Amino acid sequence: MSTPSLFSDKRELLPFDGSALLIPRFISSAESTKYFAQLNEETPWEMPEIVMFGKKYPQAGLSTWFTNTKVSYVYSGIARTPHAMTPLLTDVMNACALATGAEYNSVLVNLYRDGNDSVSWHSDNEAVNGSEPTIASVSLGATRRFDLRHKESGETVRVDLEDGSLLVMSGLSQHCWVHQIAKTKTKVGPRINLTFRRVITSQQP
Ligand SMILES: O=C(O)CCC(=O)C(=O)O
Ligand SMILES: [Mn+2]
Repeated sequence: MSTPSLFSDKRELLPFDGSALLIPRFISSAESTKYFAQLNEETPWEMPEIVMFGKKYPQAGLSTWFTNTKVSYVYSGIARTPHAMTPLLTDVMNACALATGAEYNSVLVNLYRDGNDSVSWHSDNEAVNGSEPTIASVSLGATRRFDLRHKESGETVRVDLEDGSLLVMSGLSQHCWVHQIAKTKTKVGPRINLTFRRVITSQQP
């Protein structure tokens, strides 16, 4: 994996109120193909149910939570089963830590099987991640469009997250912006997304 100084074409996506830095080709396409195949194979994919208005609905996509902490995690109102970090996830996490200067101890692995799998508008603002979390989001496989929308002004930023890219959201981004991966009618192949986060463990042994 390359070193951060080589990422000359990185680009800030947010005009104000936080940062979302896009680093294309963070992972080479050869590595990405290998990681995709291995993650697809070895991840115990889960489809947690979301409760809305007292009814249970399956989430529109598959995802699994890995952590090397003992903190229990509720994401978008869903309690996640913690799985131990794997060697592959640890390698990618360490590369993200080096490139971003932040620390991570957990990752949510998302699988979008086709254009029908999506994640609706939300912020990654769980208290357990602290007040201004840095989130490192790695994309593998098919390109999907990622949208950010400012909570007050409604200003929208759209970007294609390509294979091997790294998106680093930090500062006020989770306070002031929501984000989504919308469904698409365009025929798209599968995509795996890794969002590395740091769960604060100071209250835990
Ligand atoms: O798939 C993505 O790029 C975004 C996933 C996401 O927002 C999340 O896991 O919180
Ligand atoms: Mn998110």
